[in-house]
Amino acid sequence: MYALANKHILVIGIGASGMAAARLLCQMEAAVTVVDSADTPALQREASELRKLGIHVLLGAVKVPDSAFDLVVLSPGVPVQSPMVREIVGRKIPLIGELELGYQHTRCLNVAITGTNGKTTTTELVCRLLTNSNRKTIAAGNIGLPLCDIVERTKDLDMVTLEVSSFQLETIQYFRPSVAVLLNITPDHLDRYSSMADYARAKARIFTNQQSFDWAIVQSEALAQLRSLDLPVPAKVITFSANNRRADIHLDRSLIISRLEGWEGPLLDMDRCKLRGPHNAENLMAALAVGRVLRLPLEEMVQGLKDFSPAPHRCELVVEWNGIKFVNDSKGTNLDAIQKALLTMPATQAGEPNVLLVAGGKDKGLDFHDIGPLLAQRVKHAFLIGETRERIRAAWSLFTPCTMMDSLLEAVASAADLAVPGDVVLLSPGCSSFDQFQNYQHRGDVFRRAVKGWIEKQSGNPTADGAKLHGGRVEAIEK
Ligand code: UMA
Repeated sequence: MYALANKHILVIGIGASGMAAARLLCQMEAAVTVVDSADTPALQREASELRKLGIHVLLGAVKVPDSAFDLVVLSPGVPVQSPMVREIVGRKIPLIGELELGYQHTRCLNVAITGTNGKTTTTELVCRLLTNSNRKTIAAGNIGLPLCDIVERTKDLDMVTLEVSSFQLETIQYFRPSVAVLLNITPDHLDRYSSMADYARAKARIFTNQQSFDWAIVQSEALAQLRSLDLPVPAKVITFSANNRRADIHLDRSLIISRLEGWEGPLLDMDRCKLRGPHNAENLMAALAVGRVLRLPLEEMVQGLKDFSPAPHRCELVVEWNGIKFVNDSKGTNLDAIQKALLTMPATQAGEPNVLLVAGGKDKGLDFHDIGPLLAQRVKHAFLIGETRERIRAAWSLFTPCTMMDSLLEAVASAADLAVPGDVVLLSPGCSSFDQFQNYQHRGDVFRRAVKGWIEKQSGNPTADGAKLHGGRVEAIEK
């Protein structure tokens, strides 16, 4: 743990994490400098907030300032291979990430959840279980609230529930979750990692500092991936899987079943839950396992999990209009997420492709070929947007007709024009949003507006946000 008072500390990046780290360091009486490689009006506003706290800020920085620093705190979005970080390593200045800084000053235990997909949902599920059983917790980390922002409040908590990304795990030092969850490892962020093995190594760091009395809750398939790379898991392990019946917690038709000693039998019936699909079954399994090791009563857990609805932008039914469903899965930013979304969409009775898929966005170095057979089965037409549209067309056009579009607005209109009752217009981009949008929420909001605009044009009737038109009548729709 680093003593911070009067130390010279450099923070890199003025996003949510950098701002939170700088504020915390300031409270701890460190002398703080913050740099960012960009220089935009939004950053200038953030910079003036920091300057009011006596923090030195440099925007448009291309190299490390010359001063002697005792410590560097990195934002997760800054790659450790960047020239600035290389220079810091070359100058032998200790370097940690914002998560590690927050962790070192946290005053309660933590549950940490990582994985390519399902992190946010599972973090929310665990939070709900703890809260329902009168345990005080806050969901923080990659979910959007940096850990450094809640350090002060952790003294009043039983546990902090952390969503952690591979980026954050790259720069931990002592970070040790009492309960660590690894949901899955599928291709993502291959613009940052040179191989899947490197990506898996970053994810496996969640277990690095765990002790034999801690808990690791791991999807069986992900555990096999770690074992094949000789990556150790020192804590007590509970496995779960929707596809492997030998897992400690597994799926048998709609039932989530445990074979854990002293907790054998059915735990939860998926048919009684609002969350759908095998991927959500795994999110529920992981949350149940966390509850088990924290000794939460099963009846209380079941009650909390049954009526949990997915958050916005995750296979969210925006509207159903004349038998056409419009679904916003803007949070789906990799191929595995598209696959899961397609498997969750309602099929027609005849089983012909009925999904008009809108996909594409910022390039993360993913290989788009893998889902070809599923596309042929489920996708009637793909409308491709953003930086990746040409690469996706090259990979998909054998399996489904593809049209390249200039904007999300045009893609939604073209998809909707082609849709007939029973079809689904699905935004599941399989890419991050930063080429055309501020973030995935912004992209999802633009999708909703595009849908609303298209419906208004068709019917000549203004519809409220999230409205459902049944036989010409507008009703509210459950989100
Ligand atoms: N920057 C530099 N130099 C660089 C790269 C970036 O100075 O080489 C600057 C940028 O100009 C920008 C700032 O760094 O001003 C952005 O920092 P950041 O990308 O770390 O963004 P934050 O706002 O701090 O958000 C981060 C997470 N973002 C990433 O990991 C990319 C957020 O996760 C997280 O919610 C937030 O911290 C709070 O913990 C988002 C995300 O996309 C949702 N995560 C990825 C994912 O889920 O797949 C990992």
